[in-house]
Amino acid sequence: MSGCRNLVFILGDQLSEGLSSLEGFDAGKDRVLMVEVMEEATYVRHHPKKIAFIFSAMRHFAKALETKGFCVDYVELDARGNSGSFTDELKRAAKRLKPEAVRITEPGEWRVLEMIKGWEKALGVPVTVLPDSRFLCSRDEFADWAKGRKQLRMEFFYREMRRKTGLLMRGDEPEGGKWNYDAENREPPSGGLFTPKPPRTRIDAITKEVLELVGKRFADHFGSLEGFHFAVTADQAEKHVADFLAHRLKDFGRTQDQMVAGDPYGHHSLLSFYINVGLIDPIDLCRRVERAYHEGDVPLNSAEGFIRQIIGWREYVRGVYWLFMPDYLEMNELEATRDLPAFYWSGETEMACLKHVITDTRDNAYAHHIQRLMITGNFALLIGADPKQVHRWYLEVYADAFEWVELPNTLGMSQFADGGKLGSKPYAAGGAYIDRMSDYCGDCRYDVKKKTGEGACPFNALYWDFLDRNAARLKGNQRLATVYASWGRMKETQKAAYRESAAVFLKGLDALPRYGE
Ligand code: FAD
Ligand code: DLZ
Ligand code: SF4
Repeated sequence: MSGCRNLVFILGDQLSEGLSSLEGFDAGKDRVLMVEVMEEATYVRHHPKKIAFIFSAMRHFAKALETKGFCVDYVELDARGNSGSFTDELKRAAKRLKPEAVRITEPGEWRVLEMIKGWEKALGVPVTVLPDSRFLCSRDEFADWAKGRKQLRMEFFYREMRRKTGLLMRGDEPEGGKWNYDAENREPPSGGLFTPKPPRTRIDAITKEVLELVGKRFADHFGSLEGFHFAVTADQAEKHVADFLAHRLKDFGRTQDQMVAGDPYGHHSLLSFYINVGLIDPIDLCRRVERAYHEGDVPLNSAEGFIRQIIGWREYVRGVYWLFMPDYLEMNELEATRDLPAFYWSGETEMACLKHVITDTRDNAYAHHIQRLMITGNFALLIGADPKQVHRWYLEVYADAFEWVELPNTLGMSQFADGGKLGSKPYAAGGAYIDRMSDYCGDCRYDVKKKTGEGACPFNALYWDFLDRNAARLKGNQRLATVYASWGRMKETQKAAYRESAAVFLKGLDALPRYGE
């Protein structure tokens, strides 16, 4: 029996009908393969909501393709004979379908690209890996941009992307005369802020089945399945886009850095899940944001701030990932080795800020950027946590986490383990910053105003101790000149009190259980 012409292998974060591997698809000759496999669900212990989101979105995508006439071989996790890995499922499919060739769009993760390199030999048929055209900047283009630069900086890359797309440009000049309106985007919370609630997608029969499966098979992973509300189709994701544009974009910029207890979403878009798996086209989204600005519906600081996150940060971190992998994963500039405390997986800590962010994460598989950077990330940085452990935690717990985007954000931006390849300074802060940008300190057992000793906010002493401990590496950093100057002016007795308080706190921390203990 003769087989199919091309077998197009589509991964769980490639759910876009315009995918490069689907170009030229002939329903009479070609087939699509999609597989749910234990290897992907467990290489880190993903949050159950993340697994349910991906499986349900994959099943809906396969169905949508079939409705359009594509022939799809879909292997569910519980299907008889499911071998559990991409490579073995592809081998099984090749036996069934006898393809002349395999086509796949380049994966988001280096780990998977390494797997793919072995497929031609394992299958004995040509395997074509196509560029992922859903990104604005290809891997080669980024490498060209980076070549010869002493330092990579997002801001300069972002300006190139503005010029390339023409987004918020007036000829060669940026709209409003400035490239970046971040200075207007740091308003602290003022209390009683009204945030419109984001939409919730109703659970259909497919999602219900997936939730039962995930509840059964991944009950021991950190995170709650309760209250699942993610969109799982492109049409549903479009409703989330429309809702964001109509109700939250206007105040997105102004409120972007605020953290409010009981309000995990603020005016954030909650679109990263859908963009990252391919249900939303990021550039089309930016064009709609630009239009909302030109129509006078939203201010420039919100429109520019949002567009910068997508064509700036999102594209930039992907470029950094592919430029430096696999070495990037091993970087540990600050030689940090402490285990992450078990409360990262339970939320059981008396530090109210950490408790709020970790319980939000457990419940929603989501926390917004400042929560990730300035609470859980900042604490891990200050205690000197092993960056690989921190990376695994972020990759596990957020539904939008795929290594290409998560790793540079965690290891680079948040932990400074790359020594400044991605960003210019570590994001370290004491209690005063958290108190200014959140309402967490009000119900904390620690006193944010107290610097050292019993009852003092641990972030205060940890902050100075971090700077002191890492002075040899960080003191020469221009962006830290002011804080090191303050440290230099401080009385020795005060410095000793900070060191002592930090040492006592870290000793207590080390006595707490580690994950799995
Ligand atoms: P919004 O605040 O509404 O921002 C709009 C969009 O901009 C996001 O949907 C996202 O696509 C993009 N974006 C914003 N900031 C970044 C950024 N720094 N890098 C890349 N894209 C960005 N983002 C992920 O998509 N996946 C991750 O695994 C991830 N891990 C992170 C880990 C750490 C330690 C930190 C500090 C940040 C991480 N981010 C990650 C970036 C950012 O926190 C999330 O993109 C954002 O919180 C998603 O929520 P949102 O859709 O409501 O974003
Ligand atoms: C994250 C994830 C999970 C949990 N499960 C699957 C799966 O069963 N099948 C699949 O095709 N993709 C899954 N994914 C997404 C992949 O891990 C992702 O496509 C690769 O890491 C490349 O980015
Ligand atoms: Fe966090 Fe310190 Fe504020 Fe408590 S007092 S919430 S530990 S910053």
